[in-house]
Amino acid sequence: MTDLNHLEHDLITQVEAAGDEAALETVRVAALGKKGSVSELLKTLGAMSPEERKERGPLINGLRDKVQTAIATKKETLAEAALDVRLAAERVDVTLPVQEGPETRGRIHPISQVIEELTAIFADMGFSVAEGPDIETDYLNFTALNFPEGHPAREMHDTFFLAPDEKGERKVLRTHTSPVQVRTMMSQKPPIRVICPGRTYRHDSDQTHTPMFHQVEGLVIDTEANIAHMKWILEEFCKAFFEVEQVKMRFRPSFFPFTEPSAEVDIQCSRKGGEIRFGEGEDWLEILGCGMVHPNVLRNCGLDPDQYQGFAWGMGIDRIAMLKYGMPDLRPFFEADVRWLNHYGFRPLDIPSLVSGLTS
Ligand code: 2NL
Repeated sequence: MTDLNHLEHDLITQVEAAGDEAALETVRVAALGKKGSVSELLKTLGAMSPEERKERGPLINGLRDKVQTAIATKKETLAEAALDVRLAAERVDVTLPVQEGPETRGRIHPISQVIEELTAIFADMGFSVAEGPDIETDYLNFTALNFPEGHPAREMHDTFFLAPDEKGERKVLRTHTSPVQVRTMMSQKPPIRVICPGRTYRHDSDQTHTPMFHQVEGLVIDTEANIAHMKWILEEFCKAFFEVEQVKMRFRPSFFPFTEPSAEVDIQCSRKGGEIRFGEGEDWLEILGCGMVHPNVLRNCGLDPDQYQGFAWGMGIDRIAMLKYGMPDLRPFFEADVRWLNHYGFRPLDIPSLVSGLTS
């Protein structure tokens, strides 16, 4: 046997003997790698005389081709064998329950849920949603809303003030979402119908108050928008939100700097054994404040009070969420405890709508 025949026999035997892909790779590197036996032979071609090269060239190249083919074939055989082993060992049990993905495992926070519910209800009555920044100017948070200078609500114990800027202006963390309605009146022409849900901040912390909480306010401005419209809208909202057919409401005279007249609104409820039900019983529960927008506020927002009038209301989202879903304590709302969220949270794919139901 020639040297080449010898080498070929050797290499093919090694290829055949390789038990797995790693062993085959070792054989490949030893033959065809940079310093492999076949590669070294190929390098000798350069130094040969033309006649010698004519004779040896096809033999050496032929050897390389045979080894390459053998390796490729063996590789395929090994891959098939490996797949057969897996197919024999692994079984798919189609009777096992479906693994839950994040879209079904996750939970929607009750506050987000309630905001979605409010939005669905008011959208049905033609309202759009407006948003604004959490950090506001003193003017938009207070002055435009007819708070007199030195009004107690501006004091340090209620409001978080930011450090004064170069001009000495102190920005505030908005204490209500009213500045969003002010921005809306300043930038849009009536008729206006908006709700403004969002975060609000007050320097207050106990069992029923957190320094950050959520409010939703609503605003209607038109040429003849009046208290009758306001009462109808608020009643429709309460029935839809608490999912009852009828609910009595009580409007008690009150005071806000930005409305005149102003009222606080209670809804009818029953309290039995710690459980509150709405639309029945003889008890009352305060749920929101409202009123006709003060002419000074309209003027401050660039609207002529002789041409336009309207009404507004505001309520605490955290509070109505607690009432609707029977949550006794406000503090866990903001503790990000997944156990609490698993208990009180909502399924992400159950999106509130008036057609399919606010809550399924
Ligand atoms: C409450 C009471 C209220 C408003 C908010 C408002 C906004 C503008 C003009 C006039 Cl821009 N009013 N908002 C009106 C009445 C009551 O909130 O108890 N909130 C928790």
